[in-house]
Amino acid sequence: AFNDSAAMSVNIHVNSPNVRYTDTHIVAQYQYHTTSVSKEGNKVTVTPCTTEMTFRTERHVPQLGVMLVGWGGNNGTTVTATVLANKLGLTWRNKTGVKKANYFGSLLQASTVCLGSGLEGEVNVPFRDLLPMVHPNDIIFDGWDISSMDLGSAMERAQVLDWSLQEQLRPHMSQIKPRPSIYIPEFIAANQESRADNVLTGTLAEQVEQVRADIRDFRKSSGVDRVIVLWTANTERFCDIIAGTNDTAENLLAAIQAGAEEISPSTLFAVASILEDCAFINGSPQNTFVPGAIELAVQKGVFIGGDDFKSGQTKIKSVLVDFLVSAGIKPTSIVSYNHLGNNDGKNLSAPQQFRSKEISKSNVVDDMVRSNPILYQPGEKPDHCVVIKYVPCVGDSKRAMDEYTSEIMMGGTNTIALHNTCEDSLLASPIILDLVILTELCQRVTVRPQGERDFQSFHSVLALLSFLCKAPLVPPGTPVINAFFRQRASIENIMRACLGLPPQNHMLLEHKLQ
Ligand code: NAI
Ligand code: DG6
Repeated sequence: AFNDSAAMSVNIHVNSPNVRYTDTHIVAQYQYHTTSVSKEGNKVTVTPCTTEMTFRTERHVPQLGVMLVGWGGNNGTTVTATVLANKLGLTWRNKTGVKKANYFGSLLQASTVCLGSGLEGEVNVPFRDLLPMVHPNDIIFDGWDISSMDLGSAMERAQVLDWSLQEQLRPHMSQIKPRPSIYIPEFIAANQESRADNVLTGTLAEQVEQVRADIRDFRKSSGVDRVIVLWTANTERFCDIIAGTNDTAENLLAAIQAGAEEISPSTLFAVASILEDCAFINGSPQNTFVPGAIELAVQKGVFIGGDDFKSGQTKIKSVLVDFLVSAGIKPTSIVSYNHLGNNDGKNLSAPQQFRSKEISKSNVVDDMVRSNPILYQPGEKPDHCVVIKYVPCVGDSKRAMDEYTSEIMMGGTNTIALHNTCEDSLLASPIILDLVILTELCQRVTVRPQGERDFQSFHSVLALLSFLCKAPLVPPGTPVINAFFRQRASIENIMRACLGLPPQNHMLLEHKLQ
C-alpha cells in the first residue's frame, strides 16, 4: 500500500483566548520563558524570566519561485524531477516493485509533530500542517548552470533516478535549459572546465546585473509572488577576507564595480539576490557569506541562510555525538570516510575544494563537546578526521564509513562503526525543499515583544535553518547549535509559539501522577 501523505493532512484550529484568526493573520499571545543564569565560583544563581510576545503569521501562502544555481547538477535535476513526479502523481517500476513519488526525507512533508493528546491518545500531525506553508508541488523552478545541457539529459547524466521514471519525466525535463551563469574557473576544481559551456561574459558588475535581470525576468514571466535563490552548484574554495574588498557591504559593492579579484561566483549570486530582495541560501560549504554580504543582507532586511546541506554522515554525527555526550559517554575519536563517484566527488578531489568541505564537516560536534565540562577539559576535543575520495564507479551512491571511539566507565573503550550507502542527491533534495519552504514561512512571521510598538522579523541571518545545514550560519555573537534534536525542537517550538502553544516539554505529567 502507498502511504498517501496528502490524505493525512489536517486543518488545525487552536481553541484559546490567546489566539485570534483574522482574515489575513494568525495572531498569538505568547509567554516566552527563559532562565537567566549567573555564576560566581561554584555558586550558580538561576532566575526564571518571562517575556510576553505577540506572534503574527500571514495566512496567505504566496506562489513561490525557486532559482537554483547549479540547476543542471545532480541535486538540481533530482529536486526538479522529484517535484514534477509528485505533481504528476507518477508511479514506476524498479527491480523491487512499483514505486510512487513521495517526499521522504523532508522534515516538513514526511515527519510529524505531536500536538497533544485526546480521547484517542497522542495526536501526531504532519509538520507541514502546523502553519500555512507552501506545498512543494506548487513551487516553480528556474535557475542557472555553467553547463548548457537540458535538464532531461542532465538527469540522465546524474544517474540518480530509476530509468523508467526518467523515461516518463524526460519529455518535460528536456524542455528546460539552465540560464548561463557566472564562471570564475579558479574558485572550483580545474576538472570542471569541460562542463563550462554556458557562461556569462562581461565585467563582474555586468554579470551581477544579468543575474538580477534573470531574477526579474523569472518573476515576471512565471507570475510567482516570491523568489528564493539557492546555491547547489559546485563547492568553491574559501575566499580570503580582504579589508577594502569584501569586509563591508559598501566595500563589496564597490569591489564588484571595480572588478576586484577574490569575489566568488556564489558571493556574486548572493549579492544579486539580496539586491533583488530575494532570500539566498547556500547549500555548499564555502564562505559565500563574507562579512560584506552579511552586512548587505542585514541592511536590506533580506534573509540569508546556510551553509552546506546536512544530509547524511553529518546528520548522523549530530545525532550520535549528542546521544553519547548527553548520556555521559566521552567520544575521544571520530573518523569519517566517504567515497563517491558523482561530479560533486570529482570537484572535491581537488585540495582547495576538499578543504572547504572538510571545514564544514569538522565543526559539527563543537557545541556538544563544549556542553559537558565533566567529560572535556576547556579546549579539549575528540580527534576528528574527515576523508573524502573520488571513486567514479559508485556514482551518486555515496558510501560513508564512520568509527566513533568513546571512553566509557573505568577506562573502558566503546567503538561504534557505521556503514551508510545511498544516493546523495535523494538525501539532499528534500532538504532543499525544506530550506526554501521554511525560509518562505519565516518571511510571513513577525514578532512583537511586549512594550514595543512594531512587529519585527527574524534576523536576516536565518538561524532557524540550522537543522538543515552542516555549518549553520547564525547572527554574529549568537550560539551555533549543531545538536540535531535541539535544532529540530527549535523549529517545532517556534511554530507552536506562532499558534500560541507552549513548547513541547515531554513531561507527560498527566500520566505520571496518582
Ligand atoms: P553537481 O556537481 O552534480 O552539480 C553542481 C552543478 O553546479 C553542476 O551542474 C555544475 O555545472 C554547476 N556549476 C558549477 N559552478 C557553477 C556556477 N558558478 N554557476 C552555476 N552552475 C555552476 O553536484 P551536486 O551533487 O548536485 O551537489 C551540489 C552542491 O551541493 C555541491 O557543492 C555539494 O558539495 C553540495 N552538497 C551536496 C550534498 C548531497 O547530499 N548531495 C550534501 C551537502 C552539500
Ligand atoms: C562527500 O562528502 C561529498 C559531500 O558533498 C557530501 O556528500 C555531502 O556534503 C553530504 O555530507 P554529509 O556529511 O551530510 O553526508
